[in-house]
Amino acid sequence: MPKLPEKLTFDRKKLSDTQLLDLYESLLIPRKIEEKMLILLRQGKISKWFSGWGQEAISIGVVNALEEDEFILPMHRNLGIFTGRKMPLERLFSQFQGKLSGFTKGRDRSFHFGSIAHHVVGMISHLGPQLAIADGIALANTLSKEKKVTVVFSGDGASSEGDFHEGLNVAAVWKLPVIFVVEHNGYGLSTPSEEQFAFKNFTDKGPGYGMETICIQGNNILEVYDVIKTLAEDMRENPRPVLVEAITFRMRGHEEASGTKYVPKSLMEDWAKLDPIENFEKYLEETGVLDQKTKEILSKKIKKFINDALDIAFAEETITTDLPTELNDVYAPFNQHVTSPDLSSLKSDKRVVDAISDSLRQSMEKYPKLILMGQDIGEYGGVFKITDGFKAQFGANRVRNTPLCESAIIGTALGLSLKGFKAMVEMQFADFVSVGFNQIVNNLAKIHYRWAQNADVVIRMPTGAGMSAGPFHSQSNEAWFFHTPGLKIVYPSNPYDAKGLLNAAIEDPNPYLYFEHKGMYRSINAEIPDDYYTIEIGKAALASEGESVSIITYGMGVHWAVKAVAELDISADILDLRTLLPWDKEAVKATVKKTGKVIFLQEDCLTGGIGAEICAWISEHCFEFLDAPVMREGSLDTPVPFASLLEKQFLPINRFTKKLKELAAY
Ligand SMILES: Cc1ncc(C[n+]2csc(CCOP(=O)(O)OP(=O)(O)O)c2C)c(N)n1
Repeated sequence: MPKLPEKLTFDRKKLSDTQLLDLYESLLIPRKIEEKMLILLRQGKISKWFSGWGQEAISIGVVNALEEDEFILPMHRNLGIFTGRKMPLERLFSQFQGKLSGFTKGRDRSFHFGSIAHHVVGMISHLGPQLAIADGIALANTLSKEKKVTVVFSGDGASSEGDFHEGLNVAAVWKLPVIFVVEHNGYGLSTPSEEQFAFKNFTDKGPGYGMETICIQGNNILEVYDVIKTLAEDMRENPRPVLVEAITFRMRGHEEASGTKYVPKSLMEDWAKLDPIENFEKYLEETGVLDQKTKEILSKKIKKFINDALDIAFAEETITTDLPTELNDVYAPFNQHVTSPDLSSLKSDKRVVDAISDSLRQSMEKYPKLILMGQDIGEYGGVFKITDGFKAQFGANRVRNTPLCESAIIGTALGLSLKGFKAMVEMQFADFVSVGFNQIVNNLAKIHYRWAQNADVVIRMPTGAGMSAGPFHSQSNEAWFFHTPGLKIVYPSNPYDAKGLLNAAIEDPNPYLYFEHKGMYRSINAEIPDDYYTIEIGKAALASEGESVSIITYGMGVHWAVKAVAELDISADILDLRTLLPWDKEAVKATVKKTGKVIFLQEDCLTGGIGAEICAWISEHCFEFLDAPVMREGSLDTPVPFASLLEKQFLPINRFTKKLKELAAY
């Protein structure tokens, strides 16, 4: 529990009376809104929210200390950031009520939204992922030579999350001008700080990151304002991150229904004496800045401001449903114009690794705002050497070695995207994406649907088994993402597609997972155009054509299928999906219709894989064309084993050939 200050001592420094009164008014607004909302809650007219009662001076001090175009990333108790940035109050109320003119068209609740116009990026419920987004915004500012600071909030509870550590560490290593404000209010939901972490104050923690750390009295509006303003002025000139610990207390429950029974009564009473508004008001009265008349005028003005906005929000009709709008808003609009290769252009023999490298190099030339990030991708060229020479060609700003923190780097990529950059993140191995999973499925995937922002990010995923690399360097994990609306997934099987699909993914402002099979990197080559070209997303291709069966597959499966077909000497369509999300229903239907017999082959474990979905769809939509049961083959439902013989047994190759034979003979 942070130490209780004895009293609040205000120092106006050089602030004029008008400035003091402006701060006072700004401070009153969130409190008055909450007072009103409490009444409405009791009347059953609004749903719950997360109160910042008692903590208002932090938001208000921060929002007033920054330039209007500097980004703030608030948490769930920072109503003052939203009011301080002058968001239309009626829209804020509509947001709370899930109405259309809120900021998320009724799709997300309370403070879970942002507004680029107001330079505010709202949170997702997971709290910690906010920090890395601030890193990305600050990185974008730094790269664009914009002298701006970014402020991001965290609670003391959320500071236990790995994302807190990763976010601070990246900012420290990259010297990003981010102010990390921790609202140290002594509790995370009902858990006291003592059960959350073993240090006393964040001033003990910050230095461990090599970061300047300041502790301030969060209930003192003038202290917050002055410290943040002074810091921001300095950080614009001398970019670096700073951790600010703001000591405060939350006077209401986690949310209204949870109450405050877990807080000792005496603690509540002690903190009540340090109320940020009452104390500031008293100071203003004592110094003659505020008189009774001005107080009444302000109170009336704010009351009217709130009631007028509430009237508008309540008058707005309940949201109506429109299915096409719901479905369309999952992805950022993108009309792909496919760039076909110039037939007369030169071709070169390229392996899959070269094709990927080619695509990245040409995309870097095409998009000056494309940033590459990944472990060891700088000087070292990445563990697979795909970015070899890139740092020398494009510079360390654009080809960035990252600390070992997948979550923060994916969050940073999203922050870059919010500022109009494109980002490519290389997973060293696809397996390690599990550490960045939350950012992908909850932040990147949902941001367009929630508040219409692009996540212009491609995550490259060196994937696949067959090299005796064991359970953590061999997994096929595309199905983890296939289930998540908002993502796109591509998986090339040859050098031509590897280049064209990566270029297409980088062009598209939506978030992509780009799977590249490590076993193909140096074993599969082809003559491909030297020029830049793209491939249509969502379009499968026939890797070979035949009459008697259809094999639907992707990635390494294509090569296994080609081999099996030759070995059995059967006539088969081999449909290479190329894009897994969205997958090509037309092409699937066409091949099933043509042969009447279909088998799906995947390298991934069988249960719940891509094949499960596509075979279910075939059973439902192509039933009348089928002359045999829809079949599937995949790897065993075990982790990927290390020893070569075990791995051979794990992979589907032999089982597939046997099944294909049965199907052909059916
Ligand atoms: C990853 C995650 N785990 C659990 C929760 C549930 N939860 C929401 S707020 C909260 C407490 C947060 O405490 P703190 O960061 O101190 O902020 P405070 O609410 O005190 O302002 C918890 C546990 C969550 N939102 N996200």
